[in-house]
Amino acid sequence: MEQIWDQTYECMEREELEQLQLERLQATLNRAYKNVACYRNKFTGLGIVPEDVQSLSDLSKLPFTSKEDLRLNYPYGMFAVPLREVVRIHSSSGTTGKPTVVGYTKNDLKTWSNLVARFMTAAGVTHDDVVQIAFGYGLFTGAFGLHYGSETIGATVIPMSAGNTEKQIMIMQDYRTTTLVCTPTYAITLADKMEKMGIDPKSLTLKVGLFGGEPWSEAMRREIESRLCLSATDNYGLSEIIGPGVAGECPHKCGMHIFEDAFLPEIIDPETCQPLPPGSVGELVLTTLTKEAFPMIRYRTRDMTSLDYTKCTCGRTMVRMRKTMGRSDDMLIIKGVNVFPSQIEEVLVAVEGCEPHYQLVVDRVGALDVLEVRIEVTENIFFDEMKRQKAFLETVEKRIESVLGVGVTVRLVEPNSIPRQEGKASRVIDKRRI
Ligand code: DLL
Repeated sequence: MEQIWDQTYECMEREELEQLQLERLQATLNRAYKNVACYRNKFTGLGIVPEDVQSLSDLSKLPFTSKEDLRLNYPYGMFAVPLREVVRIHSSSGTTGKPTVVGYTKNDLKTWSNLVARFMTAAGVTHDDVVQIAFGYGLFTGAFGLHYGSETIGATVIPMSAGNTEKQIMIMQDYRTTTLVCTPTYAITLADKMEKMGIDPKSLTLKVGLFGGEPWSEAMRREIESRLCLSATDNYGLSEIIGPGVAGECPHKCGMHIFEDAFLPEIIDPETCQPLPPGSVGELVLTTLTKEAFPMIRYRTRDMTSLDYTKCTCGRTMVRMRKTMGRSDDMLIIKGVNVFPSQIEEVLVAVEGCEPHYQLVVDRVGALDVLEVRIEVTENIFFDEMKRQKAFLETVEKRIESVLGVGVTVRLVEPNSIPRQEGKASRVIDKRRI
């Protein structure tokens, strides 16, 4: 029999689940309406009050919430409790402008730890495991989320944080780590390093990998599994909703179970914003059902996926989301950092002589993401002298780097060589095999 952390909720019959969701939704709407001006104003604008929601299908009457709303209400405007009740702050991994600030009450932390314990258990982690956390500890929700989840299970936590790859491997050997927690990209970096150090992964005690925070493919899963000799599982989440703990895979690896007693998922058409029927591919929209400090109503995740309501052999009744298939906006995740092409554009247009014709080429060299920014040569930025050209490119690189927080290479290309498009520009070429 497979381990299930919370039989009552994870295996609830749909009818009972929907009743619970409706009750929790109504409570959330009331709290948000009463305590968060942004929600109250949006509801008023549409001429609705929380009491208008009498069934789950009424959800579609409610306004959406977007990252822009969070920015406009920076830092604490979306909090539904006074700051004195908030015991933890986190923030999204975007590094520029106003980041997204999220808060947790004591109860929220308990809820979060339990949700993480659920997907860790589903992946096969037990209290006998030694969990090495190689996410960066800090404002990013990854490390703390998995840390508290592991402790809730009763596993032994090694809070390694990110980086220092050789030391990660040494600790893995000496402390007999059984469970690895990091981004899928970093798992490959670890495998590369081990190979260089001549360490046979079979000599380690790794059993399970919990990878998330960025998209990755089945091919990458196979590579990680064979190179690290563990079972590689996927888990999904986002700071605005709670962090990791929104969804995770069971041993059957046929989609990530969304914990529907805590989050209400919808799939919408990102263009028309209309809900799509079950099974369709569209943008995932999530409503939190239990959060106190930071309730989110119909939050547009921008992640494209589909939902599978058929029964899973693991016994969990919770719906499964497919691995994400890109985003409905143009956000890129480079080395774990959220990057928007518009941020680069802002830097470029501020550079004298630069025209807004640019292209971003993302690739993966070894396990590292690399970003090349191509700009067209114009009369103003054509320099006969190589030295001057080099200095110019370096200045632009530094400016972009200081805004994004990740390094880039800027390359000059022939005038008019970047395709002009009508309508939406597609400025990104993503060559990564994900
Ligand atoms: O990345 C939370 C997290 C940490 C999840 C650790 C899992 C493990 P943010 O920094 O707010 O939060 O970034 C959220 O990352 O909207 C997705 O686009 C992407 N993402 C997260 N997990 C996955 C995944 C954390 N398993 C954004 N597959 C989300 C694909 C993912 N994309």
